[in-house]
This record gives sequence, C-alpha cells and structure tokens, in this order.
Amino acid sequence: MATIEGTFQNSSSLRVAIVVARFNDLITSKLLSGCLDCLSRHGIDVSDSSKQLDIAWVPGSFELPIISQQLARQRKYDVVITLGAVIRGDTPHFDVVVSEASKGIATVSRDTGVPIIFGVLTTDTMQQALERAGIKNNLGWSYALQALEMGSLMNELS
Ligand code: INI
Repeated sequence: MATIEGTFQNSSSLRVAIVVARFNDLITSKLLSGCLDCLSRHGIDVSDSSKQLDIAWVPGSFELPIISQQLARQRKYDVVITLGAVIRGDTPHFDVVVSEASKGIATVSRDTGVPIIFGVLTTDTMQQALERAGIKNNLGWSYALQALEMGSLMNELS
C-alpha cells in the first residue's frame, strides 16, 4: 500500500503564481498579505526580485480563470493561487460571478494539470469578508498552505 500525500519539506523550491482580483481590494489585498506571509515562512522568496513567485492582478473574480489558465499553460509554476472576494449583499449577480469563477478555476486546473487553489471568499456581508481576511482569521494564509500541499502532491505524482 502506498500513502500518497503532499508534504511541506520541499516547499521552498516550489514555483508559485498568485492571481488577485482588484474588486473588493480592501479584502483581496489582505488575503494577499496573508498568503505572502505563509509562503515566506515556508522558505519561498517573496521579494520583488523573486524568481519563484509572480503576482498577476485582474479586474474581478470573473477574470480569475482566464489568467490562471494562461499562467498554468506556461508550465513555469507548480501551483497557482487565485484570490477574490464576492459579497452577496453588494452584488445582484453574486451567483453568476461565483459560479463562473468556481467552474472556470476547476476546469483550468483539470485541463492543465496544474493545481489552481480556489481562494475566493463568498460571503453575505462585508463584515464576514473582513473577518475572514484578517479581523479574526486570514484565509489567505490557509490558501497558501493548501497551495504548498497541492504543489508537493502533484510533483510527487509526476
Ligand atoms: N467581482 C468580484 O470579484 N467581486 C464582486 O463582488 C463583484 N461584484 O460585486 O460584481 C465582482 N464583479 C466584477 C466581475 O468579477 C468582473 O470583473 C466584471 O464583470 C468584468 O468582467
């Protein structure tokens, strides 16, 4: 029997791309800070001159899949992290944006074979989004951890 699982031992050598939505930037920039903190504490160079991390900004969560796809196709990254925030109270087309972002990200991940982490907060209120972006807990940190695990797991299976 083989037990197959990602580890955090070789995290420092992983190449990572992050795609961040500018919409609800108050939230997504906090998610990005949490994400970078986690990557840095696992040995990834997050400086401006880093050769193992690139960050792309898109207008909103709806655009996350296409840019993730473009980055994944370059075969330069072990894992791509998407960061967005869709808030139901402020968004009449909440369901459309969330549905397209989630379906698109899942499709890109399966089609390219590069793990794409779904880091899109979907909340009823801005207060809930703030709580998940740092007031209580910063889910950006968790998304980065999930990225390291999935990057490692995919490398192990390749
Ligand atoms: N994009 C988001 O990331 N979050 C939102 O809450 C949101 N709202 O409220 O509409 C949102 N809309 C923009 C959308 O993602 C696209 O950028 C836009 O429709 C252009 O394609």
